[in-house]
Amino acid sequence: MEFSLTLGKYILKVESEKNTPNASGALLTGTDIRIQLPFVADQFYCHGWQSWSLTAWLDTREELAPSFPVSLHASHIDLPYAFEKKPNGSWLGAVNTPDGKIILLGSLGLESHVKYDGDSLCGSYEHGNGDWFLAYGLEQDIFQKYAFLLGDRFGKTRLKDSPRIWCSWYSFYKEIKESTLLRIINEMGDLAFDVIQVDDGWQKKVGDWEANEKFPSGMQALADSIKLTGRKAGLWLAPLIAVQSSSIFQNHQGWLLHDAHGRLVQAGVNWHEKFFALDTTHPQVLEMLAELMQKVRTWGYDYVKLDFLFAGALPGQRYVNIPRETAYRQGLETIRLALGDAYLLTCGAPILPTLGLCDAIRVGPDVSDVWNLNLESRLMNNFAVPGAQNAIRTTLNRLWLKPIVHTDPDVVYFHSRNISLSNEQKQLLKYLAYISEFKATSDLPSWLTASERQELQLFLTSKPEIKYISQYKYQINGSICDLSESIKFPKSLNWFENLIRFFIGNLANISIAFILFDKFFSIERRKSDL
Ligand code: 9PG
Repeated sequence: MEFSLTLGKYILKVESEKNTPNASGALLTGTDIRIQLPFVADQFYCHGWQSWSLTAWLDTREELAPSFPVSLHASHIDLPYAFEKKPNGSWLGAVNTPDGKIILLGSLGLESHVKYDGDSLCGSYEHGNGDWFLAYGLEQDIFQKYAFLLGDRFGKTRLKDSPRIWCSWYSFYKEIKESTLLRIINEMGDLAFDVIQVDDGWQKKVGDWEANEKFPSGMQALADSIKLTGRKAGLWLAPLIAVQSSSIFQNHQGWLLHDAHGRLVQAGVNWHEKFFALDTTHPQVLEMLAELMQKVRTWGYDYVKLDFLFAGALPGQRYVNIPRETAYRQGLETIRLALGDAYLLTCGAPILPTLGLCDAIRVGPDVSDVWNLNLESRLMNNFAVPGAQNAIRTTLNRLWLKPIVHTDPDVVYFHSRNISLSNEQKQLLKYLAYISEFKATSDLPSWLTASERQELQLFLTSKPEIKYISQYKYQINGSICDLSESIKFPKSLNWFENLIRFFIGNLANISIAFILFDKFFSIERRKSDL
């Protein structure tokens, strides 16, 4: 049915199945709904599907170009919309209005998408119908209202404060080993970390969650050593994927997600091989997940970072035929239950289906000690790849989630050893952590000068007063912090660079070429001399 809705001075033509107007807009129901606007908007808020996916206000006059390489699409964006040319986003979308406000259309259910087609906001559910929140007002107010509605539907985080974390990833990458970690634990002294979190590199294989030969005393002994310092032990796992050489892949292909032709659904390329998605509707997968989480708790880990979770929500044929994000959410429910009261940080996670089942969500791509990796990001039109600027951009645009979940912006750097970030850029990451109210670093205490160590301790112990001023502008303890410059996009490519994009992008689609590139040029590789 069609009706007219007056929002401020704008009269909108709304097509939906049901509608209930309210003070700021309306609650709507429908599978495909359309909101015709009386003006042409020049900006669209594009919300990325999972933690790493680009989230930003984009110029509506420019057609969207696909990101490269296509072989990373499954790991970075929502596959069904990878080649969409019109501005669009997962679950929600917004446009700016000529009077400096916004109109937001946000779904209150899963498997939904919003597109701007030039004169209308179009919302669609992949299956059945569902509810929508339509509202007009100041960006900050409207997103807060939407966040509260999502909190009511999906649940909110149980804890007020987030823990302060030392995480092994951004110093050692996969090169961690027991002896080095034990040394670092000893060097921590009085640094005010609540958690020491062991990241990727401890496991036999992604999919085989046992300690590898670099951890000869086992994971329980390591947790014990961490806990002796009065801190919580944290562990990284990617429980919804398995690499080709893992025993899950070798022995339990029935646990993996297949497509309509019975072929395995590839979730990405990493760890120098292809990796695949687990089917979270398979009863044996659910059993395995619960046992795995209980094992990690028994080892003594009370903080868990679960990564690459998007794989559970990829399109495919499942053991039980239910919609993909619903299937993922059910798997996450099993995980949450088995984890008991452990702190759960989710990463690479589809945002809406994860709400209410975790304590924190990573809300941007990985930072790195490089501001912008030109080859991977600008040339490939890929803003989900690691880089401080990419992380700042997407995180800032997701901070409206803060009232309902801890928002993890990734780590801050304090050291000045072998790092290409300027002091100003490091400062921006620090501001981002303050604003996000989530603090983490991977710096080794031994890398820090006395004053850097002091700066880190001050960062960990201080609770500055944060005030939102305007879009990307905050007041931190009285001083103005303007992040608007840092979220800008790099300039577009010239014809020659476009040619290189085409050539490298297509080459990287060939898995073996990508694996070789990753092996020799990835940031991890560049940093493995640490
Ligand atoms: C461990 C890391 C760290 C990091 C996570 C995640 O292939 N990819 O697209 C890709 C994206 C992100 C990524 C790794 C690979 O990083 O965000 O903090 O835990 O995994 O492997």
